[in-house]
Amino acid sequence: MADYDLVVAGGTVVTPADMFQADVGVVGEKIAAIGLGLRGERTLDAHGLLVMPGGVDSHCHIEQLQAGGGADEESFISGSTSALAGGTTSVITFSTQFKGHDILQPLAEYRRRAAKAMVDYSFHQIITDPTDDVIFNQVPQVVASGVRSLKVFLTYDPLHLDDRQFIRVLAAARRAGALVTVHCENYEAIRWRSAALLADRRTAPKYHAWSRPSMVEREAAHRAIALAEMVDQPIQIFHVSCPEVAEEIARAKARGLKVWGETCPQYFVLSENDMDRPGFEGAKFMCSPAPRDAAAHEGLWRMIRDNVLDVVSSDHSGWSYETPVGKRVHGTAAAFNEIPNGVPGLGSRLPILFSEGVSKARFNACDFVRLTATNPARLFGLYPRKGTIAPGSDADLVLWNPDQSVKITNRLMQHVIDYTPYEGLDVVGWPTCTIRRGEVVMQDGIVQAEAGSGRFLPRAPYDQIKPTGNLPFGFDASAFLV
Ligand code: DUC
Ligand code: ZN
Ligand code: ZN
Repeated sequence: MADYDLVVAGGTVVTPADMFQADVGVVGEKIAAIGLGLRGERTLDAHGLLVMPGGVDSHCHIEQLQAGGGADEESFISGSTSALAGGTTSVITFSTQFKGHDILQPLAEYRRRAAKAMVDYSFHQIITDPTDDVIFNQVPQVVASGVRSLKVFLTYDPLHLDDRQFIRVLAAARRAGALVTVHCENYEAIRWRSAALLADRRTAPKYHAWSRPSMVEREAAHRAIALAEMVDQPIQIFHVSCPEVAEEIARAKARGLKVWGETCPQYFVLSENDMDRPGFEGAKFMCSPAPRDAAAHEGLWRMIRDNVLDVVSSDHSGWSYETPVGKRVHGTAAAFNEIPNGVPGLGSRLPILFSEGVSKARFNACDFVRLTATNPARLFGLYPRKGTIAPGSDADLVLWNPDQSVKITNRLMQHVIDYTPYEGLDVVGWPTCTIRRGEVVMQDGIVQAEAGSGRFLPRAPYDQIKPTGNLPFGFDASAFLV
């Protein structure tokens, strides 16, 4: 008689703390046991493979609605396919507010669209227009519905918030018990530099990097941290591109603040030189903040090793290269500030980080799990349901061949976007099987999952994001609805 529905047998189980030989027994959708000699109705042979928690990608843009109508090319079905092919089983994507609109109706629309997903999912609610009604009435409702993180932009027309608006969002999050995630770049500095570049007819994609050098990001991160400290509200700084920004986070952590840092594979393997490729090709590598240089890559690895950066997400934001709706929506002669920002990365996040991190001995497989699954789950209130291998956790697993050499191609990514910025990159280590809540949903690159089999993940209050209680003069200004 079998004790388990499924046993993953003979692999090396990797948790954020340990690596050991064991079988994993699954009953229904949950991990039921970790041990030796487990017997299942079905057995998957994992000898020679790592058995890791399914990836949690806490920052990706899927089917995001556009201000002018329509949505991102990457749908919840194609995005799920790419995620599962790459070993990711849960995502946190975005619900956008457009200025002049509320946040309840768009969230309902995203919930409707995401019902087709094959990965489990949650949302960050973007706030672009913090009116009294949004701040005092709607944010509490959104958070109570389980969407326990807000995202703000300190740059980008028409998304950016000024300091007063940002402070109001921080205070609303403190009252409601939500985390605030922040896109840190200085709006006016970028506008000023962009105007000068355009006046000098420097319009090619490479000038995207020139328009937003690292101090533009560092200044905004410093300001975001100071304002979050004033409100006593935990924040996560998204897509840290360089060590100068991570240093701001290190100083905040050293002062005991709840400030966390996220980075993405593009900031380790792409550089400003990629945006200088011939013709319009550089557009493929444009994202914000901009990829930097080799010294920044090395600095970021150091910040990962020193636990200053906590999360590696994809910031998947796909714009096809050849189609008229993607990167060339304004033509191939468009100036850098008219080209949509973002690079696809849902399917490549784990293979690139494993290869560059574990295979190149920058850190070990436990660190890899911590950065790509455990920390995102912990910091966004999904742990221990997601992000680890333990009895009672969801049976989200990825079986990983640490020795398999693969050359990345767009076909392998299985997303709808017609290119990957990592075309031709050699990686060592590749996912061979993905299991989502006990169901094998990818085997040897073939994704088989029913549309709509992903689940919404409501996020209850959790300890990590409780304020510290340290307030300037002991005065809690956020208690007042101003
Ligand atoms: N930057 C973002 O902030 N979001 C999506 C794409 C990008 O490059
Ligand atoms: Zn951003
Ligand atoms: Zn983003």
